[in-house]
Amino acid sequence: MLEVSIRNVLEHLGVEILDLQGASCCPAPGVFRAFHIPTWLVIAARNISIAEELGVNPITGCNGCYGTLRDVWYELNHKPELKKEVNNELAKIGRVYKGNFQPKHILEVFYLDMGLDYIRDHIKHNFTDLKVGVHYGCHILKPSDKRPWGGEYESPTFFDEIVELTGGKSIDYKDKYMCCGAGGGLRSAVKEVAADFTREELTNMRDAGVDIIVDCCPFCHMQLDLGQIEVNNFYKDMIGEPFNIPVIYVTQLLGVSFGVDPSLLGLVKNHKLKGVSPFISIDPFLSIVKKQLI
Ligand code: 9S8
Ligand code: COM
Repeated sequence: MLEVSIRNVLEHLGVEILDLQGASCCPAPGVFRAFHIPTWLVIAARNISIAEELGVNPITGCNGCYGTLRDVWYELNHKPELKKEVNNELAKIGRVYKGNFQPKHILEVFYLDMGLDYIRDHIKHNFTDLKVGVHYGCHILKPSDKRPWGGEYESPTFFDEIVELTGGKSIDYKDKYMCCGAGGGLRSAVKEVAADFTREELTNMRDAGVDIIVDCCPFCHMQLDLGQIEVNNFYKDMIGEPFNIPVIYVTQLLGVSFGVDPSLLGLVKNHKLKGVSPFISIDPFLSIVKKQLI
């Protein structure tokens, strides 16, 4: 659902997408890096080298992939010895890592490469009344010295600015930059604790009166979407009303504002697939789109 929206929105913005044939898991920073750094470095360098071979920057729509690819790129460019060791490993499979192509998150492409004016030129329809809870997630922001955003690290606004191009209003809520709860292996290890983070964030967003949540990471997306069902279950005595806030990925929001057909953005109503997003109905969002945009 998210990938099709990324592909169609990037193409709408004039980007030619080349697939990285044979790419593997990034590998996940909160998992691989925590267990074995050399393995993490070599696998990530291999992935980046596939993009290098094509002569392009590796671009991702996932904070976790971004965290790994950018941090490894940064490490290897700052530590020539380490880069040599990694290349010794890659040589065994006939690959070489150079480090000339910086990995980027799609928000970085939007905000820093294309710029807000370029994106604004593609906006066809504006929301007139949409309150958005913007969720950044961790790896897009931290570690801040290895991120490209500059300026105010503790309360950045680049994502809010992108969201507000659509006419939606980014609503301030308590602890907006907190973890969704899923990352760092927490969701896999102790689902109840992960859901407790999510409960806190959802409560803060609901108190602030958001209509929808917008995120920029598939893992956050799953945790905030499927996680609502888990929170409604695990913490029903604490939360009052069950949560049912639609969770929308950034390119799904931009796409409808560009006038792209929702079905080309993975905004599918009532699909019959099991275990596939959206877990929380997106009908309220689709009604807003119909009422305000079309
Ligand atoms: S927050 Fe904390 S580690 Fe992360 S980026 Fe996406 S999943 Fe949610
Ligand atoms: C989160 C990735 S997007 S990880 O769980 O921290 O590795």
